[in-house]
Amino acid sequence: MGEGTFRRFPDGFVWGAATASYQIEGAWDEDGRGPSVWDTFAHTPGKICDGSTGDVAADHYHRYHEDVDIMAGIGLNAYRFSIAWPRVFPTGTDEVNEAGLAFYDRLVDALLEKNITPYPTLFHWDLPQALQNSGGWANRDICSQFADYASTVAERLSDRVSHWITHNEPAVHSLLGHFMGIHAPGLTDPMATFQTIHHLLLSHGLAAQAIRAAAKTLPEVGITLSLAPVHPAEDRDADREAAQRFDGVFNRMFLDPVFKARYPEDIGELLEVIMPKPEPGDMETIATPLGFLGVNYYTRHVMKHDPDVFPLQASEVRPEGPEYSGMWEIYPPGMYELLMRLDADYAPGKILITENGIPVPDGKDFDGRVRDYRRIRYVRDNLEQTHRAIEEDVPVEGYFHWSMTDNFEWAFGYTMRFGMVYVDYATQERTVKESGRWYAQVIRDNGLDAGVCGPPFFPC
Ligand code: IFM
Repeated sequence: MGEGTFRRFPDGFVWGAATASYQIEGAWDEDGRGPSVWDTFAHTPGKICDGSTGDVAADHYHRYHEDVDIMAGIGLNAYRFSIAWPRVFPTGTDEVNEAGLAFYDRLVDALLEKNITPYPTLFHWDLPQALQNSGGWANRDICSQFADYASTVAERLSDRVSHWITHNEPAVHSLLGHFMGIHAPGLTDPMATFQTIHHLLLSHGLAAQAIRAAAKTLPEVGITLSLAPVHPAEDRDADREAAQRFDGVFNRMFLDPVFKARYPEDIGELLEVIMPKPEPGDMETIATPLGFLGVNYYTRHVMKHDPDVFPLQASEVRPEGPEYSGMWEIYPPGMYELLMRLDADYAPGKILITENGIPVPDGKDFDGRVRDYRRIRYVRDNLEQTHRAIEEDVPVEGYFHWSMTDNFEWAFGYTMRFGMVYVDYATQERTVKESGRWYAQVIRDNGLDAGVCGPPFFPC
């Protein structure tokens, strides 16, 4: 290890990887699972860029044992996965599907057998289609239905599970799925978008209370938000204000309610007509105390003033110069900036990085190895920035790499590979990538050498 470049993480640091049900499980119509909005969306021609679906995905439903063995081989001490609501309640409410619940029972047992702590997320976008048919997240009834589902799962698993995440990235689900129409359920309805935001947040608070009421051991409940620094394209007022507005809708619209029991005032003034109209008590429920904040960080956003874009008058630009992945600018300093800001503005007592990763067009080399050094560099740089924040007393207690295995990347289908484990979709054979081997070493050392990410000939 290079002298003076080793970054040691605090004792007990959580080293994990994350996945989501629709992206890896497959078995879309097995053992009584009901259809979800993502089944409907992906089966609609033209919605997914390679025409694929999550019908089979990484076949994790059948291969979870093998996947848990791979996790153990890497040395993960935690695994974040999501529970498919339509496996547990095929129509969203009423009858529990025992076979669906039993799958998560078996998964949790398999993880614990290998000393891997389970971190289930209750909603990672695969809403039962039957609930969408009655208005989905735009219908307030869904809040209590989600709390009932949370309670059912907690009753079943809480003797072995104590860390819970209610929602994954409500910003992405509401904005991409209900305003831009590029994710399920494919709506382009501003009113429904803001009702969805409010109901996702309210259901988070209700679910947190329901889990605490049902749990057999003291639960730690959090929410995972997709968060990012937002920068002006140029050093001028118009762009700074555009960045402020985007920050309001993407970051503060979720952080302010959860930590301050209110929606951001500037966004309230700007979007008065479509803003949520909370009922008495809603905001207090949303701000129910959290065990931790889950942070998903991938990139920053650079915004310029754009009068043609309704209603924010802001559009995203791609500055020339920085490096880009298949999807986003690679900007590790944003991790540090974001963590410092969260600590200063919201003071969450505990933060877990619940996702961070990069798509790389990986393939197997002649010797069967997958040399994804670009991923190693990305993770190394982000961990270094995380470490900087920890040194300044930001309470980051864990890191989950996105993703454990390659998987179905929503509207990009299988064209993006985020895993530390390569999946050959024709055979479902798994291969641990170089990043997985490197991460195993990071976990063993509880830290990393900031100067190293691959063999000497590889520029990193
Ligand atoms: O694959 C997604 C995940 O489902 C949510 N966070 C971002 C990832 C990469 O786009």
